[in-house]
Amino acid sequence: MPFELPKLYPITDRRLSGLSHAAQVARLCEGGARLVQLREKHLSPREFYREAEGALKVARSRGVRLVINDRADIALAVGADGVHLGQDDMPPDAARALLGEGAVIGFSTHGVEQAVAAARLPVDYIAIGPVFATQSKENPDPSVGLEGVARVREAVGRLPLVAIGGITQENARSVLDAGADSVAVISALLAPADPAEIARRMGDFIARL
Ligand code: TZP
Ligand code: MG
Repeated sequence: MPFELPKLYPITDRRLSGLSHAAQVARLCEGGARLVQLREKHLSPREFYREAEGALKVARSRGVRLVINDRADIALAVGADGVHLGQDDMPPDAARALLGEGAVIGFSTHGVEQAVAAARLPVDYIAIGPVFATQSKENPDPSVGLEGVARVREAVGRLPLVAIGGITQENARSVLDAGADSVAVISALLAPADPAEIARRMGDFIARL
C-alpha cells in the first residue's frame, strides 16, 4: 500500500519553540498530529540521540509516527519510523538498505528536475520547497511558489508529495489545491507562545485543510 501522508506534517524546532523535542512532540500529538519530524541542526549527535529517544517514547505512547531529519543512523539507533533526507544527506537507497523496507523515507527536492530524479528512488514521499519565503531554514533554495508545487505534482504522478516553506493556516489550502498531499510546517505551529498554544494551532490548522 502506498504511504499516506497526513495533510499536516509538523516539524520540530527546539530554538524557535524553546522546548525539548519530546515536549514539542507531546504538544503536537495533543493537537492531532499523526506524523512528526524531528529536526535538529545544533545539538551534538549524542545529544540529539538522547532527545530523539525521549521524543520517540512520547510519540509511541500516542500512536504517532516519528521521522528523524538528516540522520539515518540516529533513526536506526532509536528505532524511529524513518528518516527525512536532504539532497546532501546519505542517499535514499543507502538509507533504505540500512533501515529496511518498512521504514518511512522522505526526500527533499527543490524543483522539477530533482523531483523527477527522486521519483525513481526507493522513497515513500518527496518534499518540495520552499514554497514561500521562510525564516526557519539557513540558506534556503529559491521559493518555488504554488506554480512550482503544481509543476512537481504534474511531473511525479501520484507519488506522495509534501510541500514546505512559509506555510500558514491562511495559505495552506492553496498549497493543497496546487497539488500537494500534505503541508509541512515549522514556525506557524511553533513560533514562541504558551506551549498550550501549539496544540490549539494544530487543531485550528487541521480544521482548515
Ligand atoms: N525546508 C524547506 S523550507 C524549510 C525547510 C526545512 C523550513 C520550513 O519552515 P517554516 O517555518 O514552516 O517556513
Ligand atoms: Mg537534511
